Amino acid sequence: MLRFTLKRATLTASAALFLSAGILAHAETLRSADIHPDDYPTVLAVRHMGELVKQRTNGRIEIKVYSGGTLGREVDSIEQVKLGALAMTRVSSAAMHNICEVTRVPSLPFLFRSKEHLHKVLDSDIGEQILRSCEDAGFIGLAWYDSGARSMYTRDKPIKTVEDVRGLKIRVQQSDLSVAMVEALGANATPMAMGEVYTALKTGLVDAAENNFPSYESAHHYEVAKYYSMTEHTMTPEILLFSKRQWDKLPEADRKIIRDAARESVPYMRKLWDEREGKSRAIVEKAGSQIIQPDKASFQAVMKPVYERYVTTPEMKDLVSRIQAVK
Ligand code: GTR
Repeated sequence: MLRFTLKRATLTASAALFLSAGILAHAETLRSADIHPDDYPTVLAVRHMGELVKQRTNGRIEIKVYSGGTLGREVDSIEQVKLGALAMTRVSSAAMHNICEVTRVPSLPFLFRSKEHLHKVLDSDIGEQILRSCEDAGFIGLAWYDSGARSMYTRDKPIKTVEDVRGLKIRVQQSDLSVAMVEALGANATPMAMGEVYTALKTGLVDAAENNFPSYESAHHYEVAKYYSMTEHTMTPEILLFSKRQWDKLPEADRKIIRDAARESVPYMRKLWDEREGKSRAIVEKAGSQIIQPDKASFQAVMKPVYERYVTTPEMKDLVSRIQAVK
């Protein structure tokens, strides 16, 4: 069922003008989903984008962000966007790995040397190519957002080297690549939605999980897994997706406004992200989390099979070598 909210405006002279200019004549609210809470950088960035869109369409198009997972898990919102029942969703690009395989590339372990390297790549034609790769599957990739680096955290004992990971049950994102990374470390992967991780850690269903500081903090995982080991094994970015079904119905002028506003929300998001990483780290440290600097080289050393198994097509191979060549 289409749950696309249309508020028909009265047919005034200005609406008639819009019609003749080939743009939408009615007011419209685009719904966007996010599993993160209201104050999280991804949510604030899409709200900011919405303000730009509203200004530039003189209030004709608004974006309403449904935060905190009120529209379901990431897999659910992706499905809704594909069907055209939901206009937008902000998800981790890991949630797209099994849908459009090229999105696996920026999640490959230890691919990026630094945040600057990641930004250069995502802001280049390489980033564009990966964003566009989901179009055939029904998704318009509007923008990449930051998500820092993901590190492992445990309930019972700190991880110092790859040896400490062997045999642990580790929650991973719902992606074959994420499973493979954990298996390469000699651990057992348990894929599950983010909303289930707190309880899984608390009850001991899993021994460990992995995420960036803001998610570790905002989802309260630090309360149940206090050893945060800076493995920084992947820098999976966030992706902002628009429903191709809804996109195809939009006039070109409105598409441009939406695309430009999404791009312009990126520097805003990056600033919020940097601030939030620091704040979240301070919160978890104050609450008693131990931050461990592990032997990262021991993790990197076992990741070769992941590249062999998941960088399968000539396009993906080419992307990896172009990314590695970016200075
Ligand atoms: C977070 C990401 C979420 C979600 C989560 C997870 O870093 O922002 O979209 O994918 O990780 O681990 O499931």
